Amino acid sequence: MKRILSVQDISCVGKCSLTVALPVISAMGAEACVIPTAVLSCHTAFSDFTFYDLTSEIERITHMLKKQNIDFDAIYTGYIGSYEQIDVVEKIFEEFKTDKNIIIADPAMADYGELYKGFDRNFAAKMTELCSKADIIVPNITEACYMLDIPYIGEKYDRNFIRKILVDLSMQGCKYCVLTGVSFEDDKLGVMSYDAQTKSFFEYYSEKLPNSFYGTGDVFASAFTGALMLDITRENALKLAVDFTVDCIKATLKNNEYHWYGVDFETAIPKLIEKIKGTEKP
Ligand code: PXL
Repeated sequence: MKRILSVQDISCVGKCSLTVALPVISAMGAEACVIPTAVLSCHTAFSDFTFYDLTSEIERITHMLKKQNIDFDAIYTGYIGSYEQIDVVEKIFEEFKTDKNIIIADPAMADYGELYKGFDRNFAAKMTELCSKADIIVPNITEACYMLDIPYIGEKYDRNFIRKILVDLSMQGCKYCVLTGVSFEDDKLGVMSYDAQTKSFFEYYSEKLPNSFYGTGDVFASAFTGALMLDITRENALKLAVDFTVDCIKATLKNNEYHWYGVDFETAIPKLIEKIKGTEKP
């Protein structure tokens, strides 16, 4: 069984980061291991929340896992609690990166043109440095603009602009860049990726639904990481993750009592498992 190490916070309530990564990765048939970066009462879009930093514990955990000779097929990072913590996460890369495994970094730090509470441009620059050391990155457009230090361009962009963002991101060091939340048509939303090794772009779009929800970036990144552990191409893994994210939003909209803070990924998991079965070689 493939083993994934997910490094991000645990928000007790909020359907994001580890409370998404753990169930989604497990449902996809991979072993989900974690190094929590912080414990929050709820994610930072809530009006108030507690935040307990785990930086010193991360180093102890990393050291112990290394001592126990544990290795991982993928390291998947998300929300990191502070500037200082990014150096510690970089050490996790150094300790656990091998020729065979992959590092997927989601620079979970911004959306809708703004950084999350508590982050500033220095943090964004440091996160950019971390992403340059990953094999695959999955920023949304806001995060990509911060990473490239260019103004947020809202929803007015064309294909050439998105392609340039991807190429510029790849020049920072990561060789497979995925931009999420890309939309050129009113009713379509999806991803574009750039493979710097083959200099090729890939695009995949699904339905654009009227509402947007917190946590969809984490749903997408978790499903994409899980899919990368299956015997399928990166492009098919992207399709699977986009479709799952849309299914999660649809499931949420079907629920009259849905929560504003996250999507109902739980009810979309059976469909995801069905799709995975369809990808398995007989
Ligand atoms: O979904 C990204 C995320 C993860 N973790 C925390 C967050 C957010 C987004 O707001 O606040 C703590």
